[in-house]
Amino acid sequence: MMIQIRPDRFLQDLHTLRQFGAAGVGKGVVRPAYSDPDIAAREWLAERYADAGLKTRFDPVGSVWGLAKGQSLLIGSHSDSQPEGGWLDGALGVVCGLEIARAAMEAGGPAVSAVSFQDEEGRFGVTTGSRVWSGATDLKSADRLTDTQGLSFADARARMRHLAGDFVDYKRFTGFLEAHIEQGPWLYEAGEAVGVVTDIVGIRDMRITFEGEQNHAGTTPMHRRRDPLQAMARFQVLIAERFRNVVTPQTVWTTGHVDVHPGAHSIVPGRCTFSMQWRDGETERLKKMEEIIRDTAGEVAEDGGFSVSTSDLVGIEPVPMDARMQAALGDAAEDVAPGRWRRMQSGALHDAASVARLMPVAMLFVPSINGISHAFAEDTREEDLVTGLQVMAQAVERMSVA
Ligand code: HGY
Ligand code: MN
Ligand code: MN
Ligand code: MN
Repeated sequence: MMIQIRPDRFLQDLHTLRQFGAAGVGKGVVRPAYSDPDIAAREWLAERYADAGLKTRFDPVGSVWGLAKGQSLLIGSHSDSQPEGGWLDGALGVVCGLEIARAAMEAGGPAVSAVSFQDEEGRFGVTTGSRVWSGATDLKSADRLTDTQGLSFADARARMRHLAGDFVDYKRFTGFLEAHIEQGPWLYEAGEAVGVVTDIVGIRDMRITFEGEQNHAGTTPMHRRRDPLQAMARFQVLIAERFRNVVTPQTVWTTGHVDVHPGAHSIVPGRCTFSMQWRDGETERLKKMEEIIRDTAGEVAEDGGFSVSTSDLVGIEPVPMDARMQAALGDAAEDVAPGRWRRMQSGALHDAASVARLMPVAMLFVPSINGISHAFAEDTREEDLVTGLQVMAQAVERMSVA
C-alpha cells in the first residue's frame, strides 16, 4: 500500500469537526450552511488542507477546496448539516478526503484533491453548492433561492469572507469519490461493513402555497371557512391515494416543513406554505408523481375556493455510478472486509449526483447505527469508520495503477 493513511489522525479530525456547532445532545451538530459554525468549520478545513500542502481556496458559493498540483482525483462531500444534524452526514466524506489527500501527499502520490461542498443539505434548495459548481444551475438563479426564513442565497454567501471570483476548473480532476454514511438500516442490520453505491435516486423538491381566508377561530362557522391548512390536509390524503398505483416500495415523498400564517391559536390561518419532496430511481415515475401533485393541488384549490401557487421545482435525475470506480471500490471492499459488503442504491441525495455531470463518480457507504440520520442520534461504530477509510484509500491506489 503506497498511501499510509493514519486512522488516529482521521478520527481526531472527525471529532474536531464535530465541535463546530456541537448541539450538546449526543454527538449531534447544528451547522447549517453559512451559519457561524459552518463558516468556522470551513476555515478550519482550509487550514488543514494548507497544512497538508494543498492549494486552498473558497469558491464563489463558499465550497472549500484543497487542490493538488496538475491532474488529480477529487475526494470529498459536504460539511454543512441539517438544522438538527448528525456528526457524520457529509463530515465523514470530507475528512476521508482530507486524510487520503494528506497521506497521498506524504507518499509522493497519487495526486488527490479534497473538497467540502457548500449547502448540500439544501437550506436553499438541494445540494446547491455542487449544483452551481457543476452547472446544474447558474449562480444568478441560485442567488434568488431563499431559506424557510426568507434569507436569500446571495445574502447568505455574502457572510463568507475571501470567496474567489471564479470556480475551480473541473477539468483538473480525473473523477470524484465520496464516502458517506448509509443513513438507512440495511448494512447495519445485515452486520455488513461497506456499501458500494450503484446509483443515486432522483429527487424533486418544491413549495406549495394554499391561500384561504384569515378569520376569527371562535366566531367563524366551520362551513364558512376557507382554511388552507385543511386544504393541505386534504391534498396529502388525496395524493397518497393517487400514488398507490404509481409508486414502488422504494418511492418516498415528504412534507418536512409547514408554515401556517399567521400561526396563532385563535386565528383561522389565511395561508399555508409547505415543502413537497419526492424521490425515486425512475425519471418517468418522478414525472408522473409531479403530474398528480399539480393536478391534485389545483383540484383541492378549486373545490374549496382557495388560490394555490407553487415555487420553482428543483429536480435532479437518477444518477448511475461509474462502473470502473465501482469495481475498484468493490475489489478493495472484498480485500478489507471480505464478504461483508454489498452493492446498493442510494435513497439519499449526495454531491456525487451533481459532480456526475462533469466526470466519473462513485460512492462508498458505511453503516448507520439503527439506520438513523438527519437526527442528533446519528452514529457509526468507530471500526466501521476506519474500514470505510481503508477501503477508500485502497480503491484510490487501485485506480491510480489501473
Ligand atoms: O436529503 C438528502 O438526501 C441529503 O442527505 N441531503
Ligand atoms: Mn449528506
Ligand atoms: Mn444529509
Ligand atoms: Mn379578539
